[in-house]
Amino acid sequence: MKLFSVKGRSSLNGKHQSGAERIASEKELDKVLTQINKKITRKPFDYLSIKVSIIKKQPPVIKTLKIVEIIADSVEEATQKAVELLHSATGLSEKKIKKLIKTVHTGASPDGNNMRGAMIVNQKGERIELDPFRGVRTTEVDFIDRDKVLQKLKTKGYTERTLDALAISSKNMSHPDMLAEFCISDEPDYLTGYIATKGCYYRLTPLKEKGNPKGGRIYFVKDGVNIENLYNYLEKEAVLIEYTDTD
Ligand code: PML
Ligand code: MG
Ligand code: MG
Repeated sequence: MKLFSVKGRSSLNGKHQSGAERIASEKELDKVLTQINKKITRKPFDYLSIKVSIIKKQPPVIKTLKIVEIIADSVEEATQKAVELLHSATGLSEKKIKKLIKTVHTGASPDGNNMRGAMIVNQKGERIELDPFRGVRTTEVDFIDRDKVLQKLKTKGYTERTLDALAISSKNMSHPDMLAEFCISDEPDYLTGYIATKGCYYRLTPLKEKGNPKGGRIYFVKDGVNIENLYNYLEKEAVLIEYTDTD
């Protein structure tokens, strides 16, 4: 089956406004182009691009992480839960994890802004992304039957952001050197974040204070990781996710 990678983005005065990325079969292509166009034209823009490229190698199909929902009374309580999950998945001390999380809350790029991609942290707690402004961006991933999966997640009270985040984290966790992931949105009013570990997507609310425009991701990796191989897998190799209802 012919598959295409479809990537759209819009900007205003050189500033990124919105983006959307999908993997589509030939049959779905028109529909997906319309969906992407709709999504990236919601905010004002003066530049818009949609790029379609064929995927040369048939992508592997991997299973989705299982969603575990955790509602906490406060950001402190949710963060403590996140720290414990990350500590047991990575072996890093709680102190180091807290410091890294704080970096995301205050802007992880060296200029104090959000990074465009994710931080990469090894088991010593060192940041090892090749470019600390850009980080690494997980892309080339989508659900099989995405529209159906979205409907299903919505009936459970989840959102399209959950869907995209679940796809990204499922791909991330399928890499043998990835141990865990931390994510909070850069959307000021989207307070649900998550921790991904091998097998599980812990959806934590509230993981940030309302109104904070800072957000981003931390990828926790094994010490011996081959960084070029990791970038290549996350940014270049297409992967399809199969959703199975687990609850
Ligand atoms: C969720 O709803 O499960 C969390 C989604 C995090 C979205 C991060 C983002 O804004 O990209
Ligand atoms: Mg986005
Ligand atoms: Mg965003």
